[in-house]
Amino acid sequence: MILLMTTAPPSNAPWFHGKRLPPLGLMYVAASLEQAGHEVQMLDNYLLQYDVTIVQELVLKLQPVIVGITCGSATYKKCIETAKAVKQVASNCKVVVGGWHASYMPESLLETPEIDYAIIGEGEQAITELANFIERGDYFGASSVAGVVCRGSSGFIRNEPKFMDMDELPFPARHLLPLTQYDRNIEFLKAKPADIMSISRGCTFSCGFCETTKLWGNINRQFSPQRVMAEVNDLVSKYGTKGIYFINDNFTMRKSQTVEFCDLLIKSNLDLEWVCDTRVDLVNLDLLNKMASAGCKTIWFGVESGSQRVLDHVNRCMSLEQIEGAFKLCRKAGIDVACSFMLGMPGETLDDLMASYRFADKLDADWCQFNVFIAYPDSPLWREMLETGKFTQLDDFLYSYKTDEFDYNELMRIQKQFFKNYHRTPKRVLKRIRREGVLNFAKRQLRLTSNDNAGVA
Ligand code: B12
Repeated sequence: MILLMTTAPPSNAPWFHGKRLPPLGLMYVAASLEQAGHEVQMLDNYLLQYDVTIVQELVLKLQPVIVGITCGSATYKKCIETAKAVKQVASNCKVVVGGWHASYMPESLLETPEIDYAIIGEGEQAITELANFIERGDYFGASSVAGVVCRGSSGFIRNEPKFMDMDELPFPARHLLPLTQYDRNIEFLKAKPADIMSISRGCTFSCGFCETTKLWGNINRQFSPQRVMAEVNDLVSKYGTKGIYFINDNFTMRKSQTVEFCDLLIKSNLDLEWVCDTRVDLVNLDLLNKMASAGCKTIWFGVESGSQRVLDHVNRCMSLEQIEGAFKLCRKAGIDVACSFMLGMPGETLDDLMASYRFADKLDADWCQFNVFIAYPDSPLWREMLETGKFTQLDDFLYSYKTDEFDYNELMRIQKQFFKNYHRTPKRVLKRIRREGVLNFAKRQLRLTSNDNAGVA
């Protein structure tokens, strides 16, 4: 039996629980293990926030052969704490850690003796092969699986990851988690219940703040439009889904596939509403019109900065004019626009931050989020911060930018101010009340004032 889990959320500031979305990556891992014949159970402890003693009781009850844990850089401490707790009550059980931090800094996890294996990159095939070896007691075989990093007789053994043909992946094992416990609503969609889906992996761009190439490589792979449609049908028929948020960074990376998927959606008559994220240079009016007729209601663009100098510095490869152009095209196509800015990227000045606010105001998106930039390992901006020494260390591996003009606390203050100034103008308040209804609007305001630095989702 294999137990897969997320850890409880980090307790230290600036982290908070955030939006309740199911752990899609872990559900993919679970589905592949099930397909290979393993019995799997899941615990989303990021959601449930159980104390480690309850995790220990569960481990004692289930007696898993393997415990698999998702680890992000912000949940590193919790991951170590969980691994230790598991081994304390089940010393023979193998602890396998995967996810973002395991992909970027696997060795930092293996310094903890209670963690047996770290998995870099795509988890499905790696953990399935690893589990097959572990269940046969073949630890030599286990230490040579692609994507696995472990301790060897003379240091760490690191096997580079392999990538799968995406269409071979089974649908995420949504049946292993009670979807009713999650927020099945998305800010920019009226349709409820709404769920998340992922259709692609990897990015060909090299933005300075992003670290995903370490996870997925520099290539972009996608499910075929038919595979995406099959999962949409599965969601609708099994879970009554009416809205979908495609969480990938560049939904329209391959325009012809996006068009093909839209045609399939239109033909299906499912009448679904959906939201996606993409880059401003990956849309045109024909594509947007097609997406709108297939039910796309909102597109989220990462604008990041209103200063061209900063955009260039972080290798964004886009211009302010392109951004304005894409917003106009969305409006023409009848699609709402959401966007986000990052405050405090290396090289930014107070003037740049003000330029970002002015640009946000000019773009006048339907929803706009300002996030304080936190550098994640092992992104180019993370390395730049460490090299220049201009940082505040927030946690073991997380840093924010510091200059003579601002530090992390000042950035947090500016962020709250920007957020308030942007969203509380009478015109924008009225617009959102009209769209969301008074009750939803009031509820969201309450949540946002306590959770302003949403960061994701
Ligand atoms: C949806 C989402 C969420 C959801 C669901 C989180 C979850 N557990 O899946 C919610 C809102 C809850 C969330 C919360 C947080 N998130 Co989030 N989130 C995302 C988002 C948008 C998509 C993730 C996703 O589903 N990807 C698709 C799936 C298929 O990929 P995957 O999750 O990476 O999983 C694959 C591998 O990582 C690996 N894998 C993952 N887990 C495991 C476990 C084992 C045992 C194995 C073997 C393999 C394995 O195999 C999977 C399949 O191939 C990404 C950004 C992005 N566009 O990717 C950010 C992102 C992952 N989140 C991030 C952050 C920072 C957070 C929070 C810390 C935010 C906060 N302030 O609290 C928390 C931490 C959550 C946690 N449990 O650790 C960062 C992580 C960066 C880092 N270096 O750690 C990202 C990359 C965004 C960013 N750059 O800021 N998040």
